[in-house]
This record gives sequence, C-alpha cells and structure tokens, in this order.
Amino acid sequence: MTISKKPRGRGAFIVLEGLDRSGKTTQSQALVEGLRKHDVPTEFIRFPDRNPENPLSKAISDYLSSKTELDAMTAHLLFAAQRTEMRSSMEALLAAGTTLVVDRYSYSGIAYSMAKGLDKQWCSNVEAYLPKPDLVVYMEITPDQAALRGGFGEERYETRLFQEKVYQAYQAIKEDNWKVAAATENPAEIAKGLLESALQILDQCQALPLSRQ
Ligand code: DGP
Ligand code: NA
Ligand code: NA
Repeated sequence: MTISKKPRGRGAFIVLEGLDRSGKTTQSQALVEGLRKHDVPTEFIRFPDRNPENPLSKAISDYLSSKTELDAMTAHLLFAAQRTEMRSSMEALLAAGTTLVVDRYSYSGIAYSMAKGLDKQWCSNVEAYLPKPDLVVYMEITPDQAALRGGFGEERYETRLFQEKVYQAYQAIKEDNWKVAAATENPAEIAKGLLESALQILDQCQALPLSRQ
C-alpha cells in the first residue's frame, strides 16, 4: 500500500532581514530545520552569495572586504544583479513546491543603499521585477544591542555609525505585514514563533500565484 502525501501547491518564499549581528543566519537555519521536520521541502539561500567561482559573488566579496571601491549606485546594481541572476532558479524551486528560506533580500539592498543616502524609490525600482516574498521576518535589534554582541567585524558596513543609518532605513521601509521578532529574546522562543508563522503562511500561499514586488 502506498501512502500518498497531502498534495502541495507552490512553496512559500520566506525572507529574514535585519542588521548585522541580528541573528538572522542562526534563525534562518533553525527555520529550515524546523520546516524539514514538518516534511516541508525547504532550501536555504543567502544574499549576498560569496562563492568565489561566481564572478558576481567575487565582485561583491571584494567590495565588502574593501578590496575594491564602487560608486554607491553601482554597488546597489551589483547586489541587485545577483538577486536577478537567482530569479529564475528561485521561481522554479517555488513552483516545484520547495519552500525557500532566504537570509537577506531586496530590503537589505534598499536599507544599506539608503544608509549611503540613495533615494528609496530609485533603490526599490531596481528590485521591482523580482518575486515578492510571502513572509518577511525582521529581526529587530538596535545598533547598541548589536554592538554588545562582541563588537562588529571588519567588513565595509560593520561600523557603529553605518549600522545606525541602516537601522533608520529599515524603520523607514518596514511594511505593516512584516513579522517583527525581538532579536534579543531567547533564540529557541524566536525559532518557535517563526516556525509557526512559516507554517501558517505556507497554508495560505499555496493556492496563490507568486507576485512581483
Ligand atoms: P551577511 O553575509 O548577511 O553578513 O551580509 C554581508 C553584508 O552585505 C552585510 O553588511 C549586509 C550587506 N548587504 C547585503 N545585501 C546587500 C545589498 O543588497 N546591498 C548592499 N549595499 N549591502 C548588502
Ligand atoms: Na555581516
Ligand atoms: Na548573517
């Protein structure tokens, strides 16, 4: 006898956003594990990708480590180019029923570029043709709290002053339907809440087409 599983529609597109040191990566990975335990086919993607074999990834890594300099608009387009490069494979995975948990997406692009003084509308226009997430989780942490987590690293954006600007930019772009998680709470509690939200979204979005931003 074969036991047939409940038929599934498309996968859910779930994005985690937040400042450096907000715990996004830890929570993304916990969410992937939690969903898989619920038999939800799930893949983890992170932006920026840093695979040195890929020319866009290498250009981004060199920029983040300050090996190279780029004009702010050019940098914005470079990060957006990588998301654009991934667009068709992400859409194919979602259509095939795979849920995607994505560590940073267009909102990082917009927030980090706004922190350099670029115009919000210009920044979002570049991202407008990319698929829109079903759920955006914002890991809320202030730059003060983030700094208490052992200081920032050595990459381009990891300074107190810049993180303060990114924080303000996230406040300006945060949408009402984002799920805000207090990053300073117990990680296991955060993970539990995120898994519940993800399962709920998955139920709701299966019958809906994926939209553009
Ligand atoms: P992470 O690997 O998550 O620590 O991200 C690396 C850094 O890159 C982090 O400081 C945030 C930044 N970043 C991520 N996406 C974008 C983007 O689209 N545009 C810009 N300017 N920075 C980004
Ligand atoms: Na970082
Ligand atoms: Na991270």
